[in-house]
Amino acid sequence: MLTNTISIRIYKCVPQKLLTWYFLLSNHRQAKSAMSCGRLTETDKEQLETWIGGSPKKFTLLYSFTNDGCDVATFHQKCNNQGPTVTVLYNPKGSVYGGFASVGWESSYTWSVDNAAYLFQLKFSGLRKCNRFPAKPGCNTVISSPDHGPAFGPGGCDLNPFCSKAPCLNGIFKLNGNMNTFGTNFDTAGLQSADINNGTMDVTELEVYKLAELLCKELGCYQGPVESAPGDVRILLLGPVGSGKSGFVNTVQSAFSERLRQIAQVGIGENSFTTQRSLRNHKFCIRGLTNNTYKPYRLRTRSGANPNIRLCDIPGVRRGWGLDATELGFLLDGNIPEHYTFHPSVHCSTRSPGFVCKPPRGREVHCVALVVDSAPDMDAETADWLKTFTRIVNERSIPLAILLTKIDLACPTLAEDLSGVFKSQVIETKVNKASSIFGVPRNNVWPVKNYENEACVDDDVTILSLLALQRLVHLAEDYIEGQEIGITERDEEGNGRDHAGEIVESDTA
Ligand SMILES: Nc1nc2c(ncn2[C@@H]2O[C@H](COP(=O)(O)OP(=O)(O)O)[C@@H](O)[C@H]2O)c(=O)[nH]1
Ligand SMILES: [Mg+2]
Repeated sequence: MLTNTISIRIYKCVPQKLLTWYFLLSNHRQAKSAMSCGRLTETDKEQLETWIGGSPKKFTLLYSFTNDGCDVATFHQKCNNQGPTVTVLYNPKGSVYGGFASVGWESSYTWSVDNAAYLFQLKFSGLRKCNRFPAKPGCNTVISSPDHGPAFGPGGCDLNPFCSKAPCLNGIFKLNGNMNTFGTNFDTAGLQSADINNGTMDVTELEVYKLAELLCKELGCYQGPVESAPGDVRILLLGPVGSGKSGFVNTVQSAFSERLRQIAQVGIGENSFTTQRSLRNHKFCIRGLTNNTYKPYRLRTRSGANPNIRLCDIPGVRRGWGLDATELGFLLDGNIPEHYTFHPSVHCSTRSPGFVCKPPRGREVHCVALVVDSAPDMDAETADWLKTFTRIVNERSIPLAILLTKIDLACPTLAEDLSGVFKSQVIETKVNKASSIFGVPRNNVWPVKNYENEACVDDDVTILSLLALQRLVHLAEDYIEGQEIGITERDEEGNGRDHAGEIVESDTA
């Protein structure tokens, strides 16, 4: 399993933020299995998430009175350096309230001007009452101290639950903290502490949750770039036969489904394009020969939602045979209809059945992932040949990324334990090499491991595939936004030029 003990000696191409997610997610898994879920309801979590903003969060219970007792030392042992947290108090009168800190807790004496921090109430006297009390600008809002539990606001404290042990008597913890200066560092809109805690510091429970970004949840509800034309981002998987394109589709779909999925046919190996002989009597659409087909897979989450992401799987390319440069251009521009079946020797043209002369906006490809088997060293001939394809992508300024597949074969220790991926010299060398061969920045080269002989989903495989997918989606977004700006600028200049896909001419519809 990936653990937070992964060395930070990581090659530079991995953005720190993604690593943070990587750690947070792995920590989350450990914590989740070790601890109970806490009392915070899903509705409460959604409310807190909305107040925090940004992408969906995973709540992991780090510390609670009922699990760990009311003890400052235990609080710090469990909650220090955990990043953003939310502290929730439940009192015997049926009130629920607390505070969010975006900075992590520490045992040092640290006062932080955490402008994102806020206090909140979710219930008062048993009735739902949702209020967020934001930080006042420039105020010290989050107070870390080895002598206090989670404390918000200095001095008397806006919310300072406890600074010593409190025993539990008949299910009640009599806290020695206070809310004496409630409203000093947070804007409480005139409310007094008694309007929040019924005038008592008694609680039945106090919980501290860690909040982690959830890649799966975030990507699973992806709606497309805001402010631009709604619709899918289209990511084309381009690469040699057998490099792992279809495997990647299945791996990502498995991550969303939380079980192994095989929506794309894998393992045809040698003949991603079916043999000449089997095609002899067919022209373009060969029923049943699905591996020759252009398939823009729509992903689906476990809950049945469809993120607006299309992973476009195409037949593998082979030197002198199969998809040619013109066909790739058509694919990129959106001229090739979905589920079009390619023919290895009769190439697609503007006269081909279903050819889309004027593709509607959004049908073009927004990002290309060059899928490369990382196991063998790429020979110069193959590299040159693949470069002819990447040139067509570059001519259109479509972002290009590289997925380095089969890292388990490239580096056998990774087959046992994927956690070493970001410190593997072997993988680092492969990343550097792929980056320099294809002129792709190293932070656009992603090592991945596709499901191949596994019997069930694996968190480590999931994380690598989702990190890669996220990068592809971001590149696609940037491209779409750039296009939108270009179109707007052209419109403003009165040129009114159509986008690239619409200038393809054809004499057949
Ligand atoms: N060990 C291992 N095998 C893989 C990986 N990705 C793909 N494969 C295997 O490589 C073969 C070709 O994969 P496939 O996805 O069909 O390649 P495609 O032609 O590019 O679509 C299949 O037998 C896969 O099981 C990987 O990451 N690790
Ligand atoms: Mg395939």
